[in-house]
Amino acid sequence: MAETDTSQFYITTAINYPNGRPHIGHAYEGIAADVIARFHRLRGRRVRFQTGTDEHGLKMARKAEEQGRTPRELADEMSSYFREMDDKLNISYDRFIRTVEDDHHRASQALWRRMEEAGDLYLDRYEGWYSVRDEAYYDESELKQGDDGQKLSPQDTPVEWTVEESWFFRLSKYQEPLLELLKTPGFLEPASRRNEMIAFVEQGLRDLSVSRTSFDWGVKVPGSENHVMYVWVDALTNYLTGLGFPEETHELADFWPADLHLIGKDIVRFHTVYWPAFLMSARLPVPRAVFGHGFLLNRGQKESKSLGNVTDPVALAEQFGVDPLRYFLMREVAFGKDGSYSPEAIVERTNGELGNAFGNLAQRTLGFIAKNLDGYLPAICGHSEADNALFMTVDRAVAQEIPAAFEALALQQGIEIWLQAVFACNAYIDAEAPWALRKSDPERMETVLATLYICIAQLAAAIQPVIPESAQKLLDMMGVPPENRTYQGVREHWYSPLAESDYRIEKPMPLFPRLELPDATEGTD
Ligand code: ME8
Repeated sequence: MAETDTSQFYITTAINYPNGRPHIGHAYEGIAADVIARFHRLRGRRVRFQTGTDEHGLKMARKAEEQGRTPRELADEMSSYFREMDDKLNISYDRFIRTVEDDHHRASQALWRRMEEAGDLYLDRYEGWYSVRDEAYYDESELKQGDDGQKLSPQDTPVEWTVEESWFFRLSKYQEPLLELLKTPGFLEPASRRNEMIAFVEQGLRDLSVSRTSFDWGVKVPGSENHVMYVWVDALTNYLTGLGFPEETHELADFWPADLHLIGKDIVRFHTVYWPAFLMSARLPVPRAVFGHGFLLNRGQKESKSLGNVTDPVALAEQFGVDPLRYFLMREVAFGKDGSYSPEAIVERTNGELGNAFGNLAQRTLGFIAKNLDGYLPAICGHSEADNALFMTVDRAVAQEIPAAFEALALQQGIEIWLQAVFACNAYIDAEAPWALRKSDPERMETVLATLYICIAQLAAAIQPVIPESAQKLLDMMGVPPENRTYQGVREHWYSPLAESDYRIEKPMPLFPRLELPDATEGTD
């Protein structure tokens, strides 16, 4: 785990429907992808990270019509909120793609032609159920009956009967290779989603309707100008567009196939059945891995306009801070499972773990050095068993356990290991009580402070993917050289040269100001 990995890593999020403003689920996915992207950069990998908005389709067209404006006007406005959210949340994307962009239309048409050349597209008539909310076709056998007798999709969205001329993709032809792919270890995680998809493919695949003629808000089908592509065909192609496809660019050669498509559990079918089938047809490699994360619920409930519990993630970040929100979302929920959030829980985690455990540790140590050593870094004079034990605990966490957990996408577990190492530092500072050594044994006091200083820097470096701004602020305050701020670099001998230089730390600023709920009664209703 410790060695530096210099290979490429291409990670994508789903592209979001901008038919409304972003919600907490969008923020959750963007943050998780960002943590993973930052982690791989810290490991030394060349990372490419793409996110964006999915702007075509009937859902967008209808929403715009409801509002009496064009789909493009709606898309322009709403897409900008998604981008603002990403920027606010410190999401370090390399490209924010919009599917209305010209290069994306070109890429989608090129992919279409390749599927056509493979003999996998034919014209027929579609007659069946469609859910506009999911932008998905469903088989009669998949539908459920709603309370009022209305037919509902497996995601509980209304379906409508659709009859129109349509291009079809020969999905059935790919049943066997898809089964083989789904059974490939590591392709689809978590395992529960894999079993669900295998069952879906095993029950037999029907050819997929891939164009629409009843509206024109989409990418035109080459040679069939009265058809627009089914929105998922163009949406999925975004992952190639961003690398310059169909041009044979360096990016395409270096970054395709994608290392990880990070998506929510509701769209696993599109990414692990339809998308690989399109790619196989176009004779392109399939993605290496797809991870279907869980859903985030507001106090255990799905957010919806009718319940009046829709939360604006940007407002949450403004209220509690970007890093506390990022930390909370990654810390609270086992990645892959559904989870719940509430303002109380954000406040409790932030105050308890970031504030009291980590922030105070840094504050006490740096504050003590600033005050009692005039800001000059303490010298190390031999090590006690307790010092060595702490070094080992922190080093094991930073060099091995945290990277191993993040690599495996066990993000919550990685943070938990980090927190345990923070607790170990707190136990050490209490046991060694440097303030009591000031008069009795100043040399030992310096060694204790230096031990803490090194451990805190290691822990700050290790948690950068999750709380980038605060971690960097702390590393800045501590004077850790930029080249030493990686999992590997922070273990190198940067401390002694810094302590021997004229470097002085200033009185530290609090990293995580204590949060209060704005109103004690808020949220209890
Ligand atoms: O599905 N918690 O877009 P979208 C966590 N445009 N994640 C959630 C969530 C929640 N409550 N609600 C949604 C689309 N998501 C398509 C994707 S990709 C080629 C096209 C996740 O705006 C959802 O699972 O409905 C998806 O991964 C992402 O947010 C965008 O959802």
